[in-house]
Amino acid sequence: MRYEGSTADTRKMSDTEILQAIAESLERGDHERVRRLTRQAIEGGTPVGQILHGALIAGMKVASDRFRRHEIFLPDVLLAAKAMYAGLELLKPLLGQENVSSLGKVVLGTVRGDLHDIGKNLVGVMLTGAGFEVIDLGHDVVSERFVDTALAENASIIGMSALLTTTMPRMREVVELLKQRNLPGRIRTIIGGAPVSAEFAREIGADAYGYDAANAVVRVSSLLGIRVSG
Ligand code: B1M
Repeated sequence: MRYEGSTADTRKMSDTEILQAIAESLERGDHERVRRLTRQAIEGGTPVGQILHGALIAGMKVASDRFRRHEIFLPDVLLAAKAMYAGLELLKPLLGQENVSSLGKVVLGTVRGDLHDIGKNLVGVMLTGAGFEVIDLGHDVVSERFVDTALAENASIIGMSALLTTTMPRMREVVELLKQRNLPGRIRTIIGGAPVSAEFAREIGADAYGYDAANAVVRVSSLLGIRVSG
């Protein structure tokens, strides 16, 4: 069942219908409807995790997959991202509330020279939602800053994202910096992003590779010896 217009919003929708309507609006880049429906879902008591996974991440994944298949174009992806942020803004404070104590500190960022931050932001949101404290350095992060911040904040994990093959080498740079400062073991690394692979992680000596945001949570948890399902 598809929801094409706002008239559908005025009647009572089930949890499943509202999640589907958010995902479809996100795919279309309708940020206002995503914001409105996300608010409606929160007020209706739909669990925040379900809205995040079942609507926002699901919708963004469809948009990314369609872009990969050349069915939509870059402006469409950017509109979808804008719509995702409209929903995320409403969820972020609630995700923080659900987990009071931190499971561990993660310094997160997109590596130097790389401005892609949609996936990195999703990773940050999901780690926060899972109970980790995330220090988000943003994008275009100089390698030394990852290490200096992790030391200053006493973080146990550095998470790096790269979307360009030309910026992947910056990840190796950070791993090497940790080695030079005798920090492997004390500060662990996880890497991810579309061109990155488990093989590349092994090659550069990173401790983990996350293939998506949910997997990043599983991998970070396992690096810290925390049991999670998924
Ligand atoms: Co750019 N771009 N882009 N772009 N862009 C790609 C990556 C590209 C594949 C498009 C293409 O040509 N088909 C291509 C890279 C080619 C390559 O290197 N082989 C590319 C290019 C070339 C460029 C420019 C050079 C274009 C130009 O100017 N000529 C330029 C570079 C700018 C720069 O960074 N210096 C550029 C610019 C941009 C925009 C600014 C316009 C915009 C970014 C906006 C933003 O992020 N704020 C943009 C976008 C949107 C894309 C595409 C279309 C979408 C990326 C995205 O957000 N996907 C992308 C094509 C594509 O991937 N299909 C493309 C959705 C996101 C949810 O997925 O980021 O993969 P992703 O994250 C996933 C997983 O990878 C994983 O979890 C996430 C959620 O599941 N993950 C991690 C990510 N980080 C992780 C970290 C972890 C664990 C998991 O642990 C820490």
